[in-house]
Amino acid sequence: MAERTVDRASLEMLKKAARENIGTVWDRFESQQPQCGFGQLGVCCRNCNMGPCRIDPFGDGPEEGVCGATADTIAARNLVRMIAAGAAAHSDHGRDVVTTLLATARGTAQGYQIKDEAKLQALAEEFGIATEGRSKEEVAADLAREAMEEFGMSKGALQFLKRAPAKRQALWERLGIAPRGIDREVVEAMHRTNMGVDNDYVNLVLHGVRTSLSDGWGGSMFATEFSDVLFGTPMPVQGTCNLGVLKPDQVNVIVHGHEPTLSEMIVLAARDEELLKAARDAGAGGINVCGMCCTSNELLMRHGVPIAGNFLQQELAVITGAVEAIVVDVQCIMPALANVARCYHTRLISTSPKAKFPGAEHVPFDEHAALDTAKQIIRMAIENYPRRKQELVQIPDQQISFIGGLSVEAILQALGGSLNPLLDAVKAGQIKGIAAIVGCNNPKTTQDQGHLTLARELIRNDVLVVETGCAAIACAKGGLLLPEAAAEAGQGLRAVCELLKVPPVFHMGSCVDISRILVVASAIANALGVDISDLPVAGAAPEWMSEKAVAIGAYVVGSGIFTVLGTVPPILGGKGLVDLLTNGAEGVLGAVFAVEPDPQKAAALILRHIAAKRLALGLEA
Ligand code: SF4
Ligand code: MSK
Repeated sequence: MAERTVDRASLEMLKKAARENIGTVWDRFESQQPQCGFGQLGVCCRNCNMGPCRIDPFGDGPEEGVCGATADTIAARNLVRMIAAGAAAHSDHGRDVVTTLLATARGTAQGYQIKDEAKLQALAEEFGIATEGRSKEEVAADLAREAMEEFGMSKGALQFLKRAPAKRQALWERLGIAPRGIDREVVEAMHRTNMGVDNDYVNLVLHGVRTSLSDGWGGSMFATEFSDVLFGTPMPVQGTCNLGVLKPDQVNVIVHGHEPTLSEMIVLAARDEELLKAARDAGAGGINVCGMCCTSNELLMRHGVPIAGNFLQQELAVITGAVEAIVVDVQCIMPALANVARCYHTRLISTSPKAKFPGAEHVPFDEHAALDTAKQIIRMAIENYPRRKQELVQIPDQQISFIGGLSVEAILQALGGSLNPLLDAVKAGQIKGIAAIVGCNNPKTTQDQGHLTLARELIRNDVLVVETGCAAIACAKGGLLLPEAAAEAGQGLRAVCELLKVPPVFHMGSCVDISRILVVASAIANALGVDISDLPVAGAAPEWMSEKAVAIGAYVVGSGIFTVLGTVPPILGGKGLVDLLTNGAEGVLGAVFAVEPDPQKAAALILRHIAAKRLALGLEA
């Protein structure tokens, strides 16, 4: 069994949990051992009621399901369903932001306003919407309606695909995998994986890629761009991170999940004079809103709100005994939180009609009364402050500053308005390439170790690292998101970072903000007149766990970027499928997956890939 974590705050809370006899995700992971081998290999199927069926990986038992499905068919169908679920999650998040923009434009969304008019104008132009002489609300309403069309199938192909290099667009067309509508591809994925429909694993994977592209270049991109319009495009901001951001003498509210629509209002409500007075009347020194997982990334990027931790720290935050309320919306929220919260005074408050939790209090959130709802939630937290059991409070003395907010616009600004300085550094070999490290934590692997080891190894070898999600939080905790971390970088990268006063690892936002990375990759490819697959770039998800990460991996590879996974995906039972994804896809998509749990070896794979791409571009390896 791997060590649980390299994070000192988490270790301290795990000891407290053990003393107080509270089980956490790591204990439940141990109690699941050994995990089902058929499930791990991806060769169990319960897609119809002639099953469940399983294929014997050793060849001693059945080689096909009751219907005749082979290991490759079953593993591919399971994989495509994971992609569809992940794409659906990101895209439904995107849809919620689109509807909030529409309601804001119509004046029916309480508390919201259009913050980035320049981005609104730019998007309107991209979508062919007239702006001359029109109010920002009129333009935003038209833009939101156009975006809604993209979720269906009425337009033929997604607008944002046009942001990709021409060669990549042509490849998607040729392969028949240019997504037509976001929802359409998800629905078709569920249809194809139904019993007796698509049984050809190659054909299944192609549609899986199309579905994932509808996330990366569709749902996620809408979530990012429209959040920027509503809440502001992130610019460099200093944040603080880890459980030490919780305050012993304040009302601590943790917002956890993904969508910025609610959490933005919580931040606003926490600044309300009346509520601040109520907090003081309750004996607290103030109201301290902190984030967890991707909600924290959204709030950090735009407001510098402190980050309490990444995925595996959600229970540990409650175990500090100092959290009055943990407010959740959707995605990556462990149902176990309700049980842990019961051991303290913490109120678990669910807010989305899509995500209810037995044992939680439900305060329904809707954009039309957003600020009132947020104030109600803050009031609930304040009321709870006097119930805090001081004898159970232990906040780890661990917090660290870091720089976040590196949107594409912020990067361009740091570079003086054009990508040229970055391109010149890449051409000169000061920066050998760019690697995106993204994704979750997973108790299968030591928390944060994969992210930190891989990032350190890459920057040491002059690879600029860009990050989102829980990977970015891991590296923030590890001190890699500070300009001073350039001291750990190779000579070339270090010189560039020192010149621009930026860290060697860029925090680019939440999981949906991987779309920002696609935009940067496209801009670089366009500037060089090549496809994304020709660039010295790579992706990695060292500790991934979510189906969303499967969708991300598929659209990153589908966009032409070699990607290394650190935890093993449940596909190994389908030998043809594995060969397709790790080998055959190169000739089709110009990129493949690799699976490498050891982050040192993963770094070696990425460095080898970057060197090969540099050589092919005529650059010195
Ligand atoms: Fe078994 Fe085929 Fe039904 Fe799957 S679809 S459960 S393999 S009979
Ligand atoms: S929150 S998807 S655990 S990165 Fe986006 Fe973290 Fe993974 Fe959730």
